[in-house]
Amino acid sequence: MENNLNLEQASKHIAENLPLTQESIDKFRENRQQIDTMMSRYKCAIMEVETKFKVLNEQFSLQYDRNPIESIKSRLKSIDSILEKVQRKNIRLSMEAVEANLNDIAGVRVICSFRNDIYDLAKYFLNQDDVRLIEIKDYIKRPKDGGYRSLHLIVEVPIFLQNEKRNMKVEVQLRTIAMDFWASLEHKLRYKKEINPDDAIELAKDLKECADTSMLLDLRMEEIKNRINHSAKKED
Ligand code: 0O2
Repeated sequence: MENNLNLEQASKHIAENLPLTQESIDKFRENRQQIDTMMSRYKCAIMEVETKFKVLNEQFSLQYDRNPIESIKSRLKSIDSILEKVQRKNIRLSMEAVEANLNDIAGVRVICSFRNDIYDLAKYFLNQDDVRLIEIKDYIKRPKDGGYRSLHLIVEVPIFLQNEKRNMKVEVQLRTIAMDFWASLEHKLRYKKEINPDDAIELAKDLKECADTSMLLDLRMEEIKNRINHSAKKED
């Protein structure tokens, strides 16, 4: 996904809608060069993490004759989303505070075939000695009330620049195809603001039902895969 660096528009939008002071936004904007540098570093961190998962996928495919990763989607948080979160979380608007307090400026989403693949990949990824785990949120074992499921890892990985090494935070979300299908649709619907409150209750209920159905689908597909493996072993 593309980084939205339309800072002018974003600042205007934020200033009109949120009580950040104009002074703090102007100061932030003056640091345009620093913002570009910061975003470019997060972009490098995304590349590092993507490569790690691609390498694991390659190794798995040699070992087990199948790819555990269906796809990888990465995104840099847009400047307006950063400013919105800074405002919502009451974070000081400085480069240092933003880097220290926002964990998801760089995001990598790894879409897997099966639930077990998620935990295997997470284990091998976290075992690497240059990956430091900061936080783990297991929304698969404990789904959110609305039905959202995914494994979230907040990690720090080093990037090597011309004259320095920097540790950068990345949010990794690991999900199955079914979890991703549900989350992507739910995300789209959630951002449709014109939904009336009565419909919203009904829709939330239906979405929760769909989340439960998608969980059952994941379990059944995993069970079928295990049966196929078991049966193939008997043939050997
Ligand atoms: P986007 O556009 O995907 O980046 P944090 O604010 O990150 O410190 P938070 O918000 O509790 O703490 O983090 P959490 O719950 O781990 O969620 C972060 C991200 O997970 C979200 O990022 C979504 O990508 C995803 N997510 C979490 N809950 C839901 C949900 O109920 N539905 C869907 N579709 N996605 C969810 P952003 O910044 O909201 O959005």
